[in-house]
Amino acid sequence: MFEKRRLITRRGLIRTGALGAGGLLLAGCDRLSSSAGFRGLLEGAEDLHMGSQRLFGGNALAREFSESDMSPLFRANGNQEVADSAYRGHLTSQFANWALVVDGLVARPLALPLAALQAMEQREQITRHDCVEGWSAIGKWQGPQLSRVLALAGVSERARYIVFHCADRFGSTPYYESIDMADALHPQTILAWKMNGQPLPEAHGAPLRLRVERQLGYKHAKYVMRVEARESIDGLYGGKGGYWEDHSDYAWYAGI
Ligand SMILES: Nc1nc2c(c(=O)[nH]1)N[C@H]1C(S)=C(S)[C@@H](COP(=O)(O)O)O[C@H]1N2
Ligand SMILES: [Mo]
Repeated sequence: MFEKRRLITRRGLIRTGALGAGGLLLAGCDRLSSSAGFRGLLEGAEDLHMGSQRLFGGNALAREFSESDMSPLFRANGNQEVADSAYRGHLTSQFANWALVVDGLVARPLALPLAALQAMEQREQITRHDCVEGWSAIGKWQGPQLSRVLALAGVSERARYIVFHCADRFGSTPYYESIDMADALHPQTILAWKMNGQPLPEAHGAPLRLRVERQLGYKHAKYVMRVEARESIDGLYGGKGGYWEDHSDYAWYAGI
């Protein structure tokens, strides 16, 4: 029932109790979590942790914070500009004629203008973003829940993955990400168009980016142009479900 997936996270490391020294954890948890030795050591425990989380706490919420916890500076990471000329045109016109495509295994493929996404019921959440490169920041995000967008399109029961196609590239390779239906339908999974009370700036993923709060930073796709429901991710780009998964061996399941 549960696929065997690697789970390598700071909280995973803490919960498995494999690290005794708190100082060690604080000093270099992200470096540790990417070391092959630790991965090998923790593999069994990680799978157990993954299974038990989805069995007993599948809908558990990520921690939410208050305004006073918000980071004064939220760093931008990965691509911070998009070269694509159609994107540049939309940026200039503040995405007035832009629409999000929702397609794949849906009864009603959609092209949702930004104004339509803004007119839907909104969720606002203050959460902590954890990047595997070793930084975190707390920010406020707002947008419709992905579950509502998928319901509007009539997502099929055959859909097992939701794929996010982005406007940016590394070299000639487009950025993309994918999540399973448990995360797609989770209440804190939103398509955010607002960050810290302002429309998303280009650096943070304008006009729309995914917030999937129980996952590490690289899953939070910026510059989302198209949401596609699929039965499988086989044959999609490198086949591992995301740009970093394909190119840097990052785990597809980056849950915390
Ligand atoms: N389209 C796209 N999404 C992306 C990236 C990217 O380069 N392109 N980088 C990822 C990584 S590694 C992180 S940590 C976050 C950074 O989000 P931020 O720039 O808003 O801090 O976006 C993620 N989503
Ligand atoms: Mo990241």
